[in-house]
Amino acid sequence: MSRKKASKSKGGNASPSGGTPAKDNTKSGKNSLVVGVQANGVVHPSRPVCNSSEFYDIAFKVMLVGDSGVGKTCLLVRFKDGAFLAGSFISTVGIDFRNKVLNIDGVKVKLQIWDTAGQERFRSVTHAYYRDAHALLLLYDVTNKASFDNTRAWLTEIHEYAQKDVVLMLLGNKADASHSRTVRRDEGERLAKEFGVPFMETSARSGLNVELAFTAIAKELKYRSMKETDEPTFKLHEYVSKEVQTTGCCRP
Ligand SMILES: Nc1nc2c(ncn2[C@@H]2O[C@H](COP(=O)(O)OP(=O)(O)O)[C@@H](O)[C@H]2O)c(=O)[nH]1
Ligand SMILES: [Mg+2]
Repeated sequence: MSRKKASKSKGGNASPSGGTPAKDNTKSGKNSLVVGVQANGVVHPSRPVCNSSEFYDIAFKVMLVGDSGVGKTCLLVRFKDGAFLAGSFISTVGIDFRNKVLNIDGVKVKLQIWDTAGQERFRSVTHAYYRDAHALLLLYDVTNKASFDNTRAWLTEIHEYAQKDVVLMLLGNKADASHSRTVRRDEGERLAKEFGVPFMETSARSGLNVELAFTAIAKELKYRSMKETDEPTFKLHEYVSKEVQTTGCCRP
């Protein structure tokens, strides 16, 4: 399989091809995503030129969705940079993305992770991006019951606009905030079961299950696109239940 260049941070390919190596348009030094985003009417902050030499085999587009304030941007920053940004200065304007390359069983899987603002006024922009997302992480905030209740509306949207075979996972974020929790874990589990999607609680603050959430979808996407007859079957639900950590447990 041919190897492609991936951006280490922002930038990269506008259209990961979902299983086949993505078209390499980083060599031009220009970021075609900027053009795509502007075409959809969102004013985007300027991006650095891509000059990374990191390689990848396959690339996928992942989207973070959910109400504003549930921790989408913090989850992405935790996963990408291993840090937690407290406070409100990180609020997302329109749609933004980061790339991260994961080594999954010897295959370099690039996740191009899109971070959307949950505000109603950006919904119409989000719809366009649902369509070519390979995976969606739907977040709610365990300290905000309304954000949990709204996941039903998000799921309806997803079923309407996303690809039929999109990899979907429900995440109850801010699991560290036990003192202000208003949504129990079993409530999240029940909703996820009802919709047939894998579920875990996460914390961008402590890092709980953050790596796992992204690794699990990368494994599923890689398995789907590179299925070899001699490869053991990968079952996303089973992998998540085996690997998930619960609050108060051992690993951050
Ligand atoms: N305690 C706690 N606070 C978090 C967590 N993730 C995000 N926050 C806080 O929640 C607020 C909203 O986070 P942000 O990532 O901007 O949410 P977004 O609108 O969904 O992107 C910020 O003040 C964050 O510091 C978390 O895991 N635990
Ligand atoms: Mg945000």
